Amino acid sequence: MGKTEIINAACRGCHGGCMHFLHVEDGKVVKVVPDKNAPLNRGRACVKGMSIIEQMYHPDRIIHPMKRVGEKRSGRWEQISWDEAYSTIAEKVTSLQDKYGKECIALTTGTGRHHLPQYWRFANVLGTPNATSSGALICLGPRMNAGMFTAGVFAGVDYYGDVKPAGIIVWGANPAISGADGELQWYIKDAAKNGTPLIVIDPKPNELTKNAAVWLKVKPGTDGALALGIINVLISEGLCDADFVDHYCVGFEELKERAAEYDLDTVERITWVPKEDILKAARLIGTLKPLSLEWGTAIEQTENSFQTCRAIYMIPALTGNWDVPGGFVASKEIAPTADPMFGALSKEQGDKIISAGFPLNDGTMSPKMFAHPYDTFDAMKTGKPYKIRGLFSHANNSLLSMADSKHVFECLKEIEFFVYMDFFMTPTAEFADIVLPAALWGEIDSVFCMPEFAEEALLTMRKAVTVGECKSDEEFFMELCRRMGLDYGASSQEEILNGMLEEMGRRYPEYAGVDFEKLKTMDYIVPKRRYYRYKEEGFKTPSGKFELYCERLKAGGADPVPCYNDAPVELTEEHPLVMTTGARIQQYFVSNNRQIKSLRKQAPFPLVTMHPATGARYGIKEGDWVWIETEKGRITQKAEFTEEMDERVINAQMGWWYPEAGAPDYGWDESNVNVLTYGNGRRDSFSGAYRMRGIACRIYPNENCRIEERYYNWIDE
Ligand SMILES: Nc1nc2c(c(=O)[nH]1)N[C@H]1C(S)=C(S)[C@@H](COP(=O)(O)OP(=O)(O)OC[C@H]3O[C@@H](n4cnc5c(=O)[nH]c(N)nc54)[C@H](O)[C@@H]3O)O[C@H]1N2
Ligand SMILES: Nc1nc2c(c(=O)[nH]1)N[C@H]1C(S)=C(S)[C@@H](COP(=O)(O)OP(=O)(O)OC[C@H]3O[C@@H](n4cnc5c(=O)[nH]c(N)nc54)[C@H](O)[C@@H]3O)O[C@H]1N2
Ligand code: SF4
Ligand SMILES: [Mo]
Repeated sequence: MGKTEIINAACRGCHGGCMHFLHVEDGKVVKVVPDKNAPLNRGRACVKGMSIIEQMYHPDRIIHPMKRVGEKRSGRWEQISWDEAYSTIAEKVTSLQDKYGKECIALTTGTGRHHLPQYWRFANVLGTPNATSSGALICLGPRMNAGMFTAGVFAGVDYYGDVKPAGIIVWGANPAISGADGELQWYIKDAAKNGTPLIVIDPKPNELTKNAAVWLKVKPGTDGALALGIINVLISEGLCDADFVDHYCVGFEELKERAAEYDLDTVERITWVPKEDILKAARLIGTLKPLSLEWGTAIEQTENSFQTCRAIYMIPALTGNWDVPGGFVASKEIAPTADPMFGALSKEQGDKIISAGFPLNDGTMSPKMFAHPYDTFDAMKTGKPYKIRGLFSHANNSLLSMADSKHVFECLKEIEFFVYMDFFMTPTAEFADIVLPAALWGEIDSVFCMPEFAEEALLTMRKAVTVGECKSDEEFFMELCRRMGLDYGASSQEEILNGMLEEMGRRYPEYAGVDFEKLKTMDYIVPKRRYYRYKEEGFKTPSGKFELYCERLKAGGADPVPCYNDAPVELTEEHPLVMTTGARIQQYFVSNNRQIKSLRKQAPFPLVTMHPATGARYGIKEGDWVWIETEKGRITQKAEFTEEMDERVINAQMGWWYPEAGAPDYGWDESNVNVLTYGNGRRDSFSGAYRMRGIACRIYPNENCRIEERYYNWIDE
């Protein structure tokens, strides 16, 4: 046995940020030990991070480039060299672009992975505006935009300073599992354990609702009305911070007038939350100081997405908790990310983005980021507004994570040339022409920094080992561009990382003079936090203030004051229940990890959660397999009962497929909740967001379900 080398690396088993020591012997990782001093985890780790060895050396991992040798979805693949992969792709993409225009190539990705900035750079350099994602428009974007339009910045919970939050609103988020879009799961758990009062707004019980001072079981999809109702109480009971409102806000009168439409009776009728509870929550919010906010993706996945986020974002500020120690603090203004080279895309090409009519997304009102996922896929099939002919997929099991999976299936059938990069084969991969092996964390050198983190730490992602011929997505983008004769703006990954660090050095003294070589020796840097920045610098908005009323929104055709468009789920005799989807699972990251045995053992089944009375009404016992049906189709999940849910609401888990079922289907349509969702139904007219929470459905027993006999025999082997 050789000598053991120990390498400290940032984990990306979720959005990431824990650091762990990887023990390497003879070129293989043999042990993983969480770093006790790392700023975001302090020695802690979850089961996903700890399964990295199992993931790296899993027998089903893709470790070589492959080309398909049979029909689409024939499951017949042949190993090829990277050289052949590059030349085939370069040739095919160039010929499609020459014939049909550069925009005929689309890109798709999943949630925020390490390669995201370079994913955009790749799209921009290729000359296509059509980079999309399963999370586009419904994950973080609406909250980011709410922050930008209101205060010119995103904000998060200040867990890290000497003063700790005295109360935390947890709205449409379950950070104790998800870690979600800002922080990891550790600090909220500490806060709950220490008895910090939590005001939780969630239709489903979880670890945080158990410890809540108040828990509002909101009807899915109606959070916007609840937020306005709470603002109304705060204003009418004099619970707003007069100094902050008078000196640092614009539009208080307009907000007051709008909120007045949301009296307690109206809000109770819309949201199903008893008015005494709304009152109690609002009074706590108005008196606990400092108070902060954890908010999640649940509030974004509706047609009221953007305005709901804006209303909720205002609550900690109105009550005097903006950028105070222990409060809702402004995060990094700009993350030190690789330059996405938006400038490489001409205006003419940019204007072709498939996101028609959504000003928040088509470049009219904010930087062009993502094309509309449903419409971009639709263009593969319908050719409207023009045909998408080629697709790059980097970290995206579209068939599982995009709304309306059957639609995605039909669109993927049409694509002429499809390059798919992942750790494992998936049902989406089976449509590809070329499949490429992606590097996991621990196999990549990079810099980690979440733009939205309240803690401004910068961490090192480090390459400890190489597995097979796996490469990072970033390396692929750079090399393919080189072979296509395109200017990628840098000739090595290290040059890009050093550029990021140089930019950080200009902004923070702590980073000055640090290049990637040096960062590797330091593992992480945590700059000193500054509070009350707005008092010296004002807000980075046109008025220089916190904009309760936003003139820019008005100019763009949106309501300048938060509003709620009450389009309730239409419950009918046929579809009498409200389904929400997606609540995160500790063992899985979206649709990932279903093939990792240690994790699957802990959470073997897709679960649909409901009140026992709901089950009884439809002939269902706990543990039964249940059909869940909407106008789109039906799927099956296993019943889990809790007395704590409203009898009219169920929650179905997302991301479920069965790797053990084998190619080409992998059971993609059996338990996949997106078979039931809509991508082109009601949409947020400003941002294009669509509804994944709050959908009318019905349930009934699946008496002849054989999934357990068919698929589960490998788990106890
Ligand atoms: N372990 C793990 N961590 C993850 C992920 C994962 O899959 N697994 N996914 C990552 C990704 S991509 C994201 S975006 C984040 C998401 O993480 P979060 O933002 O925390 O989102 P969810 O867990 O999907 O939903 C949060 C809560 O919203 C509740 N909810 C459902 N419908 C509604 C509603 O209409 N209103 C309100 N107020 N609440 C509702 C759910 O019951 C759930 O408890 O997590 C990230 N982290
Ligand atoms: N019904 C419903 N649908 C949802 C949601 C919901 O709450 N409800 N949530 C939505 C949200 S918030 C999001 S962000 C999306 C997430 O959707 P996605 O992030 O697309 O999630 P996955 O489908 O799991 O795609 C991840 C795939 O990428 C691979 N992968 C992981 N890391 C890398 C990498 O670094 N490189 C490469 N090449 N591959 C990698 C994994 O193995 C996996 O197969 O789903 C959305 N879909
Ligand atoms: S919470 Fe888990 S998956 Fe996420 S960074 Fe930490 S150990 Fe890794
Ligand atoms: Mo997400």
